[in-house]
Formats: sequence, structure tokens, C-alpha cells
Amino acid sequence: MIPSLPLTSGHLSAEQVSRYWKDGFIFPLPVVATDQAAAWRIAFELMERNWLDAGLPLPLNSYKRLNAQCVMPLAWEIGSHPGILDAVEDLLGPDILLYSVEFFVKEPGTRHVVTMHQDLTYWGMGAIDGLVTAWIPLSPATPASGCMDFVRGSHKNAILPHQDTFEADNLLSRGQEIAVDINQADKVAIELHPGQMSLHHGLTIHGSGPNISADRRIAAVVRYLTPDVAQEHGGQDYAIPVRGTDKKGHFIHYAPAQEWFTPEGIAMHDKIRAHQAQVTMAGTKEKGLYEGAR
Ligand SMILES: O=C(O)CCC(=O)C(=O)O
Repeated sequence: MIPSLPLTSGHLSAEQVSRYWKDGFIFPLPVVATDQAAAWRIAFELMERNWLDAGLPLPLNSYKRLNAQCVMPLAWEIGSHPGILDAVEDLLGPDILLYSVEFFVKEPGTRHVVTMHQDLTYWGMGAIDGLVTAWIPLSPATPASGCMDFVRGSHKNAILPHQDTFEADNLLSRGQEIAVDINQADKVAIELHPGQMSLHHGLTIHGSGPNISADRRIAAVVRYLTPDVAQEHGGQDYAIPVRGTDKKGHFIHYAPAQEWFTPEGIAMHDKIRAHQAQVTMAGTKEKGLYEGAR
């Protein structure tokens, strides 16, 4: 296990902040107690058991995989956790919007992968600095369980060309893959354990391999934006203020889930999914299970 970097009263040091802007990521940061992370895993797996066959309008995976904050109080609890926000604030500043909470699960001994990509490729926001992703493991993320690999300094690129593969084993809905050769030696394995997290820039090239371990690999992935970010060409989008104020008004605000899968929460999830899919699936006729290229 890689020892956590020290935080100062929960905050990144000036050196850690400049390392993030130099490398495009920072890890492993100690953000929650291990028993808190263990409790989140228990709540997540209970949710899976309770709701898998509950007759939801979409497969449970669709709610797990994008905008879970609309329907799952657990997603909102993680996404608004002060320990996570304190570190994100050091990178984005005092005004922060929560864009999406997503659960990436790889079952043990399966072939699921995430091909190397840049998050911002299909999000319609341009090549911006104002998106930070917090990747919070609820089980060990190791090279054997399919932890992420980051390419150091790759966020200094523009959005690079990607190709869609639509491969069934790819957790990304377009199966998008960067159309540039990446040297194995340039990849940094982001080993993380419950209680730790990584933060990465929206242009950092990253992906992850299969889970050949005996445990599930479960991660809560939270996307945060500054209010300066906007959909290009003025299109509307949705986000929830989690710190400070939104003086820009580029995003429609809405209420996060306080109860599991309420009709209002499901309707909100549906509205955002349909809207965002128009941007993220633009240029393709296929609709992935999750209908959004993330
Ligand atoms: O969980 C993974 O393996 C990949 C997640 C990812 O692509 C992301 O957090 O942006």
C-alpha cells in the first residue's frame, strides 16, 4: 500500500497543489476514515441488493453509472463530503459545483476495462482546467484489481483524437479510446485503498485494466466544476452547488437525493440523462447502456 500524502487540516499544501498542476493528478490523499469508506461500501452493496430487481424504469447500472446523486442519498453523501471538498477547493477555488457522481464497478475475474481517454472529450465543455475528478475507492484499487493508470503531464495536451470501439467489455459507453500510442512506461499505476482518493484533471489521459483479483473493485467517482465552466455554444446543463456561490448561472441547479429512487429523483435523472446524451453521444448512432460518454 502506498502511504498517503500528508494533508494540513484536510488541505493540500502549496507544493501538492503545484504538483497537481504539473502532473495532472495527485494521489493518494487521506480523505475519510477507513471505517467510513467501509460503511459506504456496505451501503452501496445493500443498495445493489435492494434495487436490482425493484422494477426501476432503467437497469440499475444506468443509475449507478451517471448522475447517481439524483436518486441515491449515498452518492450525494459522498459527493458533498467536507473532507473531499476541502482538497478539491484547493484546486478549483471556493465556488464548486457537483456535476456527477458515478460508480465504476469491476467484478472479480472479469474482463471489464476502461480504455485510455481524456474525460472532457465528449462533454461539450472544451479543453478547460475547471473540472476535477475525485476517485474514491470503496474496495482496494491495485494493479491486480484494475486500478487506474494516469499519464503524467498529459493534461497539457488539447483534446486529442479519440476513436469509438463500442466494445462490450469497455465500461465507457462509446468505448472511446485515445487514437495516440501510449508507452507502457509513461503510465503511473494509481493504487488506492479505502479511505484514500486521487484527484485528476479533465484532460489527463487515463484508463484501467481488468480485475484479476478475488474482490470487487468499486469506486465512487465525483466530477466537480467551477461555475466558470459552461456548455460550449450556450447549451444548458445541470449541476448542484456544493461550496460557495454560483455567480455565473451556466448550470441549472436542482435538489440531490434525500431518499432512494423517489419518482422525482428518477424523473430528474431521466431529464439530465436525455439532455447530456445529446452532447456526449453526438456523432454516433449507437446508444450505450448508460447513454453518456463517461
Ligand atoms: O474507474 C475506472 O477504472 C476509470 C474511471 C474513469 O475513467 C474516471 O474516473 O474518469
